[in-house]
Amino acid sequence: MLFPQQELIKSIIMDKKINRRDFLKLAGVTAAGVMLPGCADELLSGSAQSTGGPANKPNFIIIFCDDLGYGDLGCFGSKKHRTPNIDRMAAEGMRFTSFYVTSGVCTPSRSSLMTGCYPRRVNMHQSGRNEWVLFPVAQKGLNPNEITIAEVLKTRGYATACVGKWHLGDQPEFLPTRQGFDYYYGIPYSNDMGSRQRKQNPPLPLLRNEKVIEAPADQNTLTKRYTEEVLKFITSNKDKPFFVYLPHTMPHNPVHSSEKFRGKSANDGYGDCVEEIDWSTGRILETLKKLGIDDRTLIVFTSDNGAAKRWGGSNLPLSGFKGSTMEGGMREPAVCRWPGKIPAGKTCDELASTLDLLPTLAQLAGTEPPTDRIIDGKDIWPLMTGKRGAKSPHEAFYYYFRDQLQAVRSGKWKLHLPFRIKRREQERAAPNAPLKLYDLEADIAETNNLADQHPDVVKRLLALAEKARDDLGDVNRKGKNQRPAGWVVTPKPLLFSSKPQDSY
Ligand SMILES: [Ca+2]
Repeated sequence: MLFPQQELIKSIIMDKKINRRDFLKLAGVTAAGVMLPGCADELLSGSAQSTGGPANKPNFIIIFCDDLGYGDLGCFGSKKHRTPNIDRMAAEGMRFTSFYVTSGVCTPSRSSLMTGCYPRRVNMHQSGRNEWVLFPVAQKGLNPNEITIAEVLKTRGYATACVGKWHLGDQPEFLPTRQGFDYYYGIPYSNDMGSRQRKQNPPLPLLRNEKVIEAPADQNTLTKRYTEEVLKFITSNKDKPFFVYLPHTMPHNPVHSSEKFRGKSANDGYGDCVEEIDWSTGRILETLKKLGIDDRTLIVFTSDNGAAKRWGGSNLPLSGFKGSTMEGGMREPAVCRWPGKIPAGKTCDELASTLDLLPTLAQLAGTEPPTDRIIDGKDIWPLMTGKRGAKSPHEAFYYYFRDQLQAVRSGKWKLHLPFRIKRREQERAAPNAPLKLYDLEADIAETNNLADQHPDVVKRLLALAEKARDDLGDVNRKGKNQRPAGWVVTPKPLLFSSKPQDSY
């Protein structure tokens, strides 16, 4: 139990502007006579109720695919892709079958994973030019004042690495190295945003920390190189608690894989990518075992949004694709594994989300999510451990596309809101989209509209939607509790250069 003053200091330290030295200074001045000796260190290293000393802090690995569909893994029903490593991970852990991202596209979805907040909360629901994601040389980025999972874990002494596609801002002030990651290796935005696809863009940059080390990035070897980077980081940090965030560039179009996998799957280049990601996951699992840290490492495997319409992925048995608020756009295959803690071979169908990873990991690391701001995610550890009778902590889940609230789920019910014009990206805007109510337990593919039979449910879900509009906003209506994104006035391209990184 912390005193109010201690709570205050604890929330201050969550602000990245305060480093340890500053904090100790602040703690000494502000809390003189309030804190007991040693309290400052206790606050830095976690509360007395935490799971123990540094040796007991678990490691965390989040593997986050790009555009991998609900039906693309063997353990989620794929007959086309061979994914024995991820399937084994599921057999040794838990599958989540109602696991959501907060957007059908990259940038907003990633902002939620990093902050535990809906995209509109942190103003990352669309680009500064109202596009569905950020494009190169963007003025906008995730606000450096937001507190990421990496920053929460840094307060508990974690070594942190981001290896892969970031997509939360390509200006130096928005890169992973400024958002709590000790190390970054990867591409700053999507692999179809280089000069090969769009002439006005810089060649697709590959970064180490804040420096472009290759452009255009050789995409064939990206998955392999990401894997090597992760294995190196895990091995050199095996004695510390670590957090690895591995947002793969694949199987986002254009699909690439290394020679060993190219042309080997039954589903063209897309399948090759998925099978290489499976290999990568297997290498990580094998390394954890070899290092003897398998039983103190939580791994979460999921995707940033559903498979796109024409690129070879599958969202079956769900309807809809990437960029939509149908289940296929936002419900993801998810597997969690931690031997000895998460029961083997179980499935959880309770509603959970990438929003929940920040609070869950914070709690497991012996701390808590930021208390000075609204965080939408909840601790889902009771679901992960299969606690008897554990229920989703969410009364409602909101499906936004860009700035528009399009659907709400509560329990088994999902309501698609009515629209005069419904925003859609991959297809033309839908005129006169009617209100529809689906029972997702009986009708996972959203085919049987039950709105007329359940007016009471419709009324309850409409009221929940109104709550979200008030809180987070909807189209041009501002929400009461939105926070600003980061912004730079004159963004510059990330270019390959032999000059030191501060030269641009
Ligand atoms: Ca994506």
